[in-house]
Amino acid sequence: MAANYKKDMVVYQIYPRSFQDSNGDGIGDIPGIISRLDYLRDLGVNTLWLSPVYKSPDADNGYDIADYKSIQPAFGTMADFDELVSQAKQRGIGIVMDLVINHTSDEHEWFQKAMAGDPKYRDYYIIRKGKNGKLPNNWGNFFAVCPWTRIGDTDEYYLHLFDKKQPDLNWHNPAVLEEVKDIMRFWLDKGVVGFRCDVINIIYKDTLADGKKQLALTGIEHYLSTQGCHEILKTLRREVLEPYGAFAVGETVMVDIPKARDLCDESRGELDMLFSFEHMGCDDLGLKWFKTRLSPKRLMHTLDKWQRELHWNAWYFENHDQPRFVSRFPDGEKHRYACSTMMAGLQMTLRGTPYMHEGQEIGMTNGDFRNLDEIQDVESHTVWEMAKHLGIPKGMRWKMIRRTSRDNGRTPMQWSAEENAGFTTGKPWLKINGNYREVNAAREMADDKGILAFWKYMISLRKSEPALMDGDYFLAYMGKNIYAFERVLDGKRLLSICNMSAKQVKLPKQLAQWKQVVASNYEDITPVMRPFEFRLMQEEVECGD
Ligand code: TEU
Ligand code: CA
Repeated sequence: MAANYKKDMVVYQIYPRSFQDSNGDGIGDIPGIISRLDYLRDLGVNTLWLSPVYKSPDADNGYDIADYKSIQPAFGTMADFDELVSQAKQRGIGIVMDLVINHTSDEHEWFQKAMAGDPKYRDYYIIRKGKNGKLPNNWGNFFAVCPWTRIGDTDEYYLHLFDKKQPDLNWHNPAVLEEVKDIMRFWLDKGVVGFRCDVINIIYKDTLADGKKQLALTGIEHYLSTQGCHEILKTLRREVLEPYGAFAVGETVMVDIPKARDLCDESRGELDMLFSFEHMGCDDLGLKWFKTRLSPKRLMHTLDKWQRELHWNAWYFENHDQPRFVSRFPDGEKHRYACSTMMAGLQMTLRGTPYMHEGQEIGMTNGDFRNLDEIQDVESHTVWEMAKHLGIPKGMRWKMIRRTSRDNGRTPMQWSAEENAGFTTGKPWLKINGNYREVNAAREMADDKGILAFWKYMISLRKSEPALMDGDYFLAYMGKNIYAFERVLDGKRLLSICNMSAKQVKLPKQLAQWKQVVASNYEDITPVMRPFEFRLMQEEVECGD
């Protein structure tokens, strides 16, 4: 089975609530996205991944779907969606849908029927009796809450690995698979080019037996990348994706390289590529909520390992679940231009498909929230409660949430210096970062030496240079702060050098013989790599005989 993606794909993630509001209700919407398609075309991206736009009570901002075949009214209508697909297509842009099939909303008709006692739909979910007055098992939960919720005053519980409004589907039931095939075909018939598959490697639970006790996610060994999951992916690929030539990127939590290979080796016909998480943990202390200083060394080691050992990956540094990278690097915000553009350079020169998140191209930073009331993210609130329970003092709790909250990557897109950053004329659903007067797209568009201009240049290089799209990867140098690698194809050699710190570092000797500059985020080339300097070099081509 061949790959269903093109090597020149550059993906841009839209978080619809936060992208562009068109009617002043403070919530981004599909007509808003349509109005920005020219901006996206000019940026150079050719694929848009939309975070969920389906009907949802928004317990988890759309990742709790109440109807897979209709559009969230706040986002617009199905006609708006069709218009988006067609307008995007006219600009050479394909639409990717978010497929959330580990769970539905508790307000989905299936769950409602299950709760009303309909045996057919009860079997769509994972419902068990408690054990001697206790929970059915000892599992943990991704949002640090109890994964079992009791059904009324019965002795039965339903399983949810996320919020209690996100009941997990029972993938042992073939009817669930049939429903999902049908849903996927519905969207493929509308012309979408593929799916981003939410937490896809945890959908199939082997057993509901107790798990080995661990700090978080006890029980995960019973559902992480199970054989049942591989079978489902193969079926969906063969029966649904393949006939449409559609592609699938998996969001796969806790994958290591062997697991990643099993999920996306071309010969196996499952996923085309996946989002791994290891590189996102370069400032973690065991758990993602407990952070330490980001270590460039840890970051580059992880990148290098994945570049060498996996043939193709989905490369991202930000998304709607992650803080902004400029805010993660020590002193990154202080060097916002250099840091954002270095990340553009890095992302567009790594081997694999780049996925950028809205706002990255203008160097947006973490939200400037002042207290928990300004945070909407369900996970931030549950983790706050968990931390309180552990006796962590309030000040520390707030520091922790401020740094890790998923809302950091969800603040409304900063379009201009006008009121509400040009995002809305109403009251924004989430606090707009106060730095919008300096950090905004209008300002960037007027600056041919700005962050946006650099992203555009790197994206265009990425799409036109075969060595960047298809070349082999070789590590050239790894220091404390400098990461350099080559991309090589048919004798063409490119060298990407990143200073991943705010420090001045002497250019290592072995990199000094590369003289020809293809891209750089500083005006000149010196023997010193300045804070967050990025250089893309080309080997001097010998001319003549
Ligand atoms: O995220 C899954 C996931 O494991 C994490 O990245 C998640 O953000 C959480 O922090 C775990 O602690 C996906 C979606 O991207 C996320 O927005 C959803 O909330 C989640 O699945 C449930 O659908
Ligand atoms: Ca709106």
